[in-house]
Amino acid sequence: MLWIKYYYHQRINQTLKTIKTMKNIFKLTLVLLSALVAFTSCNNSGQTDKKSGALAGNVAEKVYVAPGEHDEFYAFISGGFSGQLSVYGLPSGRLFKVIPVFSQDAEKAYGYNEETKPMLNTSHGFVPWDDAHHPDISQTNGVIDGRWVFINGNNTPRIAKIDLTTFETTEIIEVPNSAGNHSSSFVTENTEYVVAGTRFSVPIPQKDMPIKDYKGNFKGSLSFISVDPEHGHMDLKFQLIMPGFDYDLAHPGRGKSHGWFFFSTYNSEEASTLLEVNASQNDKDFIAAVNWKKIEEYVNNGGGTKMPTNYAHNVYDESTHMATTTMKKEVLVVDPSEVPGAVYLLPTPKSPHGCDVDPTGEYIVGNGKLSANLTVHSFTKMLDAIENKKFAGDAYGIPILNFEDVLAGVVEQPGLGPLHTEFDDKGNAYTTFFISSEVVKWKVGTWEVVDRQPCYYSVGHLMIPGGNSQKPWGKYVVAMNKITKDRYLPTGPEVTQSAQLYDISGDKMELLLDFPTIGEPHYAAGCPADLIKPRSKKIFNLEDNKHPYAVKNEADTKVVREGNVVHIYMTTIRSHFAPDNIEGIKVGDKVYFHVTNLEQDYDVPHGISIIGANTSELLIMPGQTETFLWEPKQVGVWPFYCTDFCSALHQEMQGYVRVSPASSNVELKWSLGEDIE
Ligand code: RUQ
Ligand code: CUA
Repeated sequence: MLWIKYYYHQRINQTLKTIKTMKNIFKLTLVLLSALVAFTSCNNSGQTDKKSGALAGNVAEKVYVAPGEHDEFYAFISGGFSGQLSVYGLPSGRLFKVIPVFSQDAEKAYGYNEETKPMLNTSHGFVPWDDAHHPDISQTNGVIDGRWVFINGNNTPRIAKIDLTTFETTEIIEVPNSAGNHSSSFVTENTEYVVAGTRFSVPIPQKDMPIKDYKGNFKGSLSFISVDPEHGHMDLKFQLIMPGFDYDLAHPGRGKSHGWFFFSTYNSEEASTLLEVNASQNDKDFIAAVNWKKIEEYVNNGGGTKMPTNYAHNVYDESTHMATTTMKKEVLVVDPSEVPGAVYLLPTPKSPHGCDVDPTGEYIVGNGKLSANLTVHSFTKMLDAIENKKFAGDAYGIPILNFEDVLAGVVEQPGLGPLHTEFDDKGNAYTTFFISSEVVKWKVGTWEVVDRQPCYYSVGHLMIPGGNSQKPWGKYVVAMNKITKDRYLPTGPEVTQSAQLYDISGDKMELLLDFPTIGEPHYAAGCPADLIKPRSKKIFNLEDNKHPYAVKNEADTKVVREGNVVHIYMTTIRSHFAPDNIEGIKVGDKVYFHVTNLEQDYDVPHGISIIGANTSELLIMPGQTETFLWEPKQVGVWPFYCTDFCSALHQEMQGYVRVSPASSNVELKWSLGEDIE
């Protein structure tokens, strides 16, 4: 009996053990499965990639730029919801400057000082924020020339131009009849135009109407903004009024397709609600091919209709160091049906996002977000189909071509959720996949996938210097990621977004570097540093300063009262302000500090601010004049000081303003180096 008892005891133990083991196996399977799921969704812990934490020594060398050495490339990375544009060096990933564009920036006084406030004027008033997505550098003959970089403001539609001699925003043009200015700001091969397409279709002109009447009544506008070849001055030349789709992204034709522009569309269903379902009904949306040369000719011969509208054009003048706003009242609109042969629709599966053109101009890639395959259209086949009038129908009078007639090839099942494609100089294309979180390299022409590398995590755009041109510099690709999770030290719930640098000079891509970005990096533009560096300005010539409140020597500094408005004509030089003692200011005055930096040496800015100023400091470059407004609220003697550590005697760079009661009759006086009596 005892024996039997023992036997059963053993059996039970065994069974329990087996169950335990099975449980463990089950647990392990679960763990493995969830790890796999987590990995494929790529939002998991960076710890899965410990290998890349131990990069080989030669990888570190590839991104190491020794102290005092310069990077080989500039990269201009959009700031997304920061509204700004940041300037990085490649391969180091070092951040050099955040250029304020659509958002106020207290660091540089942009949008706070009197000179740059007009840059943010719109038909909706002063709008000190935007969502900046797609920078593009100017081109000559299809090659990047490094003169200007353009970037779009999505939310309150605007296009900005940044001068790459000063790295300052010098022009912003509002885009009327547009909403969610997303298929922007891409330039044609000679920067003839910077192009801006609407994401959201709207009533054109805007009016009060029921949203349910969207279909057929809302329209999308594609704007062609001409760029003066000498000065870069922008002018809204014409707007093409298109069917009420969403125009997502765009790229110019080049080489053989010069004169054309391609726009991806989604929501060809023309839904106005629950787009995640309703705009995914059609198996194919379109890439719109626009022959802008033809429309330009039509417009130059008096074609198009002038439509009353209202939009701001803000220009910063480098000689006056001031921006001015002009409200424009008219725009030239063109209905595509007026210009036969100018616009065609290329069926493209399925809700395409990116619309990318290879360096030869032959291939147009539609990155169908919801499509299993990547569709590539042929420009030559498109022309043939047009020539032979092989149309599959039309949308609001715009001919639709047959999918098969324009198809160049298909990259079969390269990944999940394709967003954007760039090209190198060796006939390869690189596509980002948001869902499967990777960059996939494939061969243009054979459509075979040749390499893939994971991104950490959920990559959006990618950038090869010169990628949007006939001449890419295919040494590096930068992937810009939406999610970083634990790639960096944690910073509370909000963590940085990130860029990753890959070496693409060999057959296989190699991850070299992670670096954090400002705001959300969407697109970027890059080029060899040599195209920009030699032309970078060092100072502003004081003699050429035409600011109405500039003073060019200390003898001319003064304080002028006009009612309750006081203008201080001030100068700064190492290491004092002139004047530095001011009396006779009263509570309730509006005091304008117009400060000219007399320095004529490279890298000697001065700053200034005063207690209670509710704008920002000024940061004034050599030879420049800037102005801030101070409205003293309290009686007292209030100090101001230089905010930029400019010399060994920087801490001595200070002054006082005496503020008396509103009713006082303290005389207006100013001085430097003497006691006021
Ligand atoms: S869009 S990924 Cu403007 Cu693709 Cu950001
Ligand atoms: Cu000037 Cu510090």
